[in-house]
Parts: sequence; C-alpha cells; structure tokens
Amino acid sequence: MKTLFYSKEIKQAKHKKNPIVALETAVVTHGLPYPVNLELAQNMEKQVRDQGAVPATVGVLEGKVCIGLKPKQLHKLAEAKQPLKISRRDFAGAIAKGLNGGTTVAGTLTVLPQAGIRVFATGGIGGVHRDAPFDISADLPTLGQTPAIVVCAGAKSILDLPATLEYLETMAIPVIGYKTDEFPAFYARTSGLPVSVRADSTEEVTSIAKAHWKMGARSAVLVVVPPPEQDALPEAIMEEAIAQAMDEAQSQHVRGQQVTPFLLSRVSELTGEASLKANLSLLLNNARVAAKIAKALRSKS
Ligand code: PSU
Ligand code: MN
Repeated sequence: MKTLFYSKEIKQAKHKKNPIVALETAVVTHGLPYPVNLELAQNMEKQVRDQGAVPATVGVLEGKVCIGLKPKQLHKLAEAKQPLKISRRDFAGAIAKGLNGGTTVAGTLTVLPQAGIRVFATGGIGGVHRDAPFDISADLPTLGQTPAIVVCAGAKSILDLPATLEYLETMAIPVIGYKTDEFPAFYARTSGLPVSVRADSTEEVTSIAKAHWKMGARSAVLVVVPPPEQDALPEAIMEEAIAQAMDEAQSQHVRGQQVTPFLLSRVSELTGEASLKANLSLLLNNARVAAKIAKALRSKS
C-alpha cells in the first residue's frame, strides 16, 4: 500500500537534493480562521521559496497523506468542514476512513523520516499542560523519536513551560536558542527560562544538529526563535487572558484534543488583534529561518 503521496515539486526537489522545509497544517485547520489560515499557509510557502528552499506542506486529503500540497489541495484543507486534527495516533483512522485533516507537530514529524526531510518549521510546539500534568502533547515524545531540526517560537504559556522543558531534557532534545539565551514563550520573547545551548547562525545550528546525531541520538533538535521584536507581546499581558481561558475550559468541560485549540483561540480573542499579528509574524519568521537552516544543512553535507 502506498502510504505517502508526494507532489511533483517535492519529488523533483528530492531527486535534485534541493533543500526542503516541512510545514504543518493543524495551524490551518485548527489554529486560524478562514481565509487568514489559507493566506498564512501560502505566505509561509512563499517565505521558504524566497530563501531558495522548497516548502513541503503536509496534510491529509481524503485519507491520503500528502507531502507538498498543490494550491487547490491547500485551499480544500483550509475550507474543509470539520477536518480532523491529526496527531501521530490519528493517521490510521483518517487513512482508513478517507478523511481530511491538518497535521500537528507530532503528526508532521511522523512522516519526515520516511520522506527523507530533516527540517520543519512551525509556530509553537505542544507540551505539558498547566493544572493537568498528565495531559502531555504527543509532540514531546515524538520529538524524542524523530531526528529532525524543528524551528518554533518555543511554546505558549498556556502550557507549563518549566515542566515542558524538563520533558524535553528527559527526551534528549537539545533546545537551541537562536540568537537568544532564553526560551521564548510564543507571543513573548522571554519566559525567564534558559535554553540548553545557544546558536548565533544557521551554520552553528546545523553543526549542533550533526554533532547530536553523530553522538548516536535519534531525537530532534528544537530551534527556538523569539517572535520578531516589533510584533511580540509582553509576558504580563498574556497571563490574564490565559487564566481566564483556562477557567472557561474547565467550566465548559473542554477535554482531550479540544483543549489546545480552545485555549489558543480564546487567548487570541481576549487579547485581540495584537496576538494574531504576533502569531502570523512569528510563523513567517520561523519559515524563513528554517529555510536558511535547510540550505546550510545541504551545503555542508
Ligand atoms: N501551540 C501553538 N500553536 C499551535 C499548536 C500548538 O502555539 O497551533 C498546535 C500545533 O499543531 C501542535 C498542537 O502540534 O497544537 C498540539 O496539540 P496537543 O496539545 O493537543 O498535542
Ligand atoms: Mn492533550
């Protein structure tokens, strides 16, 4: 059975060994409303192309796991009615039933080794939830099992960030601060928490990743990039919105996979346009940095 369906562009890029950057689609199906989600996905692909790399947007359409989406397919996913949120465990059901869905960080990571893609850009990773330490995103163990360079803006402070960093340490995942010593908190550039190693260039990132894998590790390296200064929000502004969103989640009995999208959209609503601006800005920035890393990785190997 054919499991992965590659676009023509990705087939060619793989053949020519061009730098490729994987992009997730849970942000399209569950992170942003239509049509902002479609524009964002198209703009992330453009950022990657402008840097001379090829975007491989990953998504599931009618049960087919696609690596690289044609413009029409991306549009379909962005407009899909009740698409699935596809983490690692959800592929099986989606494939067997022929459904549509956006892949989370864990979902996207799942296909990368088979697709031979090493670099992946996203907004923020999932983690250990506050007040529910048994709710741990599958992003964390999957990062622990997948040799890839994952570029993100840290994790949102809707999560327990110290516990999330502990889990990353347990899973042997270097947390590389890109031009920073501090773990960013998605909307905010700071969290007061340290990264495990700092890199000041994309070449330094690839040197660290290669050394990690040469030492026998099979885990990812996480590159954390603070959101662009002009669009970032202060840490304190976020906290009030997060507290309220968490109260609402509890009183409305929001559970399981719904927790993260619920908290993210409530925090966005409560903080207004500013958080949306920060969100879009950091996603595009991460795509750019990831494309540069993919090029640096190619040019040295
Ligand atoms: N964190 C964010 N934005 C996001 C997500 C997380 O700041 O869009 C999405 C990602 O796709 C991530 C997923 O992989 O939510 C994690 O969901 P869960 O906590 O249910 O594993
Ligand atoms: Mn969860």
